Amino acid sequence: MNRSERDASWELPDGDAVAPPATREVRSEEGIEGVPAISRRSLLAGSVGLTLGSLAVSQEASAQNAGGTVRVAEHGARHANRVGSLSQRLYSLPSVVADDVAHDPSVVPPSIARQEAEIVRVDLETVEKEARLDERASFRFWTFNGTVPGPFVRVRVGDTVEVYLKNREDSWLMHNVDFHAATGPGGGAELTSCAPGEAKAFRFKAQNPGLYVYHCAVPPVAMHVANGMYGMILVEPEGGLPPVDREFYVMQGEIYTNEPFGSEGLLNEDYDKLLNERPEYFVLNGHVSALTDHYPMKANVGETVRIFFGNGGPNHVSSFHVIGEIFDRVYLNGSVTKPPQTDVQTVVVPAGGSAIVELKLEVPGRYVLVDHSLSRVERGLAGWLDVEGEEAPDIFEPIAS
Ligand SMILES: [Cu+2]
Repeated sequence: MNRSERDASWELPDGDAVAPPATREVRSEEGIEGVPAISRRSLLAGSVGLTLGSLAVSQEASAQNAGGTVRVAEHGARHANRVGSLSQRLYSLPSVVADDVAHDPSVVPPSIARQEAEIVRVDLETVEKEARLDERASFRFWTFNGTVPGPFVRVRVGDTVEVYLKNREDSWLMHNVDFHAATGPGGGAELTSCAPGEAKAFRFKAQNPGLYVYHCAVPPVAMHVANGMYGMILVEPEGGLPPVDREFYVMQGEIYTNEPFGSEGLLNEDYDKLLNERPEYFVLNGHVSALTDHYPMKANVGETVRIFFGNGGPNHVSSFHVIGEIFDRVYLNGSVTKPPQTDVQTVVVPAGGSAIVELKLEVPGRYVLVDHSLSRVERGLAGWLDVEGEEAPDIFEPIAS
């Protein structure tokens, strides 16, 4: 695909256009008048700054600084192919992967006790940042409030939700937000479309209870979503959901990198793989091992836990399953106005959809959250639910041989 075919999707605020990063051809800020802070210097600094081949790179950088078009291009392909080289080892330096977008799944706002509808203000800031993809690689994520998924929003049916969206000054791209919980064109996407440095707001009435996805909807939408711009809002029904002991917030996503799964260094997004729906990575809460090494979920025998599970996609349906457990209750598709299904092993969650699952924990040990399209485990998707407490031999025990 050539540039002109894509330009319409990548309009800058002044009407000028640049090719998306996937084409790996961009213009310097000096080359486009009036474009706010689309710095290619920082892009170069973020990736090539660590290579030993900095001579060639700094020549590229100076060409860019002179105001021309520059190919930041091959920096990804270049380091991906240098298996075992010194530069490869340099890419493993902690500074490459220091920042972390993973959302702690145990951070969920409390349930809503009030009986009256209110106005609820939601502040979202769109933040683009290079952060950990796995222990060896980083990726330039696009986020709401710096985390993937974005913040969990909790309101009550009948509430008026006032969404204030700000796109940070140092962003390269426009962003906005489409709330699936809103009734109105684009779910607010057009009303909140912000160039870097801009801020906009809109309000909607949360008329339908349920668990809903929100996401950025700036074209190419699939790219904004894949890069991390999704989250969820729970619209509680009147009287709220039944109380449980613990709640968790988990979302599945796909990451399309130019380099194969497991590569080292700063990996580049890949537009062709995105269009072909061929992600290299499948993740829970932002990156590989976010819900294993970083934020394993913890609970105790005897407790009932609720998982608000969403699928950011942008493309693949999830077959959500917890190895070793059975969902006692499932609010299919995040719908809370009908009684939940009971005794479910695996729940289908479409891209841009959700489910609420509840499990009573009876046997201690480690339970693993997966998409039962299990090849995705090999591409990074897994989470741990660690349960402590007394053994329950009447339910589960070995037979002595
Ligand atoms: Cu966006």
